[in-house]
Amino acid sequence: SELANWNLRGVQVSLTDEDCLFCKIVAGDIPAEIVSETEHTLAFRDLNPQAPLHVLVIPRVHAADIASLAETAPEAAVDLLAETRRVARAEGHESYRLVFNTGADAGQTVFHVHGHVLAGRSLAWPPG
Ligand code: D5M
Repeated sequence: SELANWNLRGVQVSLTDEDCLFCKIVAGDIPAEIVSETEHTLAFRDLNPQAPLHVLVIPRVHAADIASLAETAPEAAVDLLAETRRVARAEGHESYRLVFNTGADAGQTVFHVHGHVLAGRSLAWPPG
């Protein structure tokens, strides 16, 4: 709809994308194991966990990646970044890894920005 999609200084802005899996989770149309919610974000457990703690933190608004979100909804980007530590601490982890796979060649498969919060095991560096 026109209300949900507009052009801001040449950048296409969409509140929701009807074909987006994570927009459907935000809308409650498909289930997820939600661990926290804020004004701008939702956090839920990854279906295919890669560590004892593996939560995805996403903005309610649709944006493909973290840089796009920073350009179109900076308050949501800041809220998302702050929420990652609350999610980790809530499960007893002071240390965690925050990963944004950005672009298909970097392993991104869902094009609604999500921060992977990983903790609870030793994590190799550099990542594979
Ligand atoms: O990460 C996409 C991540 O999203 C991947 O780790 C699986 C996860 N995923 C996919 N579908 C779901 C649902 N329905 N619930 C929870 N988690 C899900 P990427 O960085 O794009 O490769």
